[in-house]
Amino acid sequence: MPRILVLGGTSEASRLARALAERGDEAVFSYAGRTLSPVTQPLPTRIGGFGGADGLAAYLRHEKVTAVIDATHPFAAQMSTNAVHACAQADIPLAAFERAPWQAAEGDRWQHVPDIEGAADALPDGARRVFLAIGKQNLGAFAGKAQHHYLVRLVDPPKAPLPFADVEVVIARGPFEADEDRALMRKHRIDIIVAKNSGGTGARAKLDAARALGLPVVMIDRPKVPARKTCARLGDILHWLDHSARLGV
Ligand code: 3Y8
Ligand code: NAP
Repeated sequence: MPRILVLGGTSEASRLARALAERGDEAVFSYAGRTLSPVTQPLPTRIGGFGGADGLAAYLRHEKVTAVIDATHPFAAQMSTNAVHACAQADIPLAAFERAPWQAAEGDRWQHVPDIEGAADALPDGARRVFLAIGKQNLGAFAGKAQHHYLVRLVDPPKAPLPFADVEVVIARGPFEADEDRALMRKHRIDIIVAKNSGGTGARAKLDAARALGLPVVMIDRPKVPARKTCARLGDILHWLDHSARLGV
């Protein structure tokens, strides 16, 4: 009987958890513990780090895990890197369940930047009203650009003051809707949006709203992660699980 570890925290991970629960697979769902009350999953769930790649390898051996599915967010590069190293160490099959990056389409005004710092550098010198829809962990990169007004969207109320003099916070957990994001951006008179190229559907509402409003988007490209087997469709990841993972490939 396979014992599957799902590294979660995304819509894909939740869809996979439902599929595994319906099939009766023996699986554990894992959150980092970044949010106060994560969505409940239909699988036994653990919350918190493993203690680096070595800690994850020890967990895999101790829990007799037979396959790992990394369904974390494309920007969770440290977790994904640790998973590649830990599974190699413990000789356990690993596959990533990851959605494709967004591609700009007709009417999009995107400027691609390589990373968070590049996004801060890309903001114009003149004061703007900036929608920072990138969560909480990377806001510090924008602290030096104090001439702007920031609209920041977070999952939970910030524990400490944000590094901005002129900021407004919206507390909301996605997935978001385009018409609501359009209303939000109009209400706050947003000039420019900063987004991570997360892909998927849960975070793309702001891009559809930006296109409708003719607003520019600073699009942060994904960080690099080591090569690993990757599937973008639920059917493919289940097929991998039922065939390759069983054979240990
Ligand atoms: C803790 C679990 C599900 C998963 C839902 C998806 C969609 C809604 C959209 C915006 C962008 C952002 C952020 C976002 C979205 C989904 C998905 C997604 C973006 C939860 C969740 C956890 C997290 C962690 C959180 C980060 C933050 C990023 C907010 C749960 C709700 C900006 C990414 O406060 C913090 O420290 C938040 C940290 C990592 C990025 C950051 O750097 O701050 N996600 N998000 C997971 C864990 O502990 O392991 O609370 O239920 C999950 C979801 N967030 O099951 O339906 O699939 O992407 N999450 C981004 O894409 O830019 C919001 O505002 O427009
Ligand atoms: P990260 O920077 O890649 O990981 C930092 C550390 O957090 C990891 O080394 C690991 O700690 C722990 N960790 C991360 N994901 C974990 C998981 N699913 N289960 C157990 N431990 C985990 O990760 P992150 O960007 O902070 O993302 C954290 C979580 O939020 C992930 O589940 C991710 O899917 C979700 N998320 C992130 C984003 C984003 O924009 N980054 C967006 C949506 C959802 P140890 O080294 O101690 O093992």
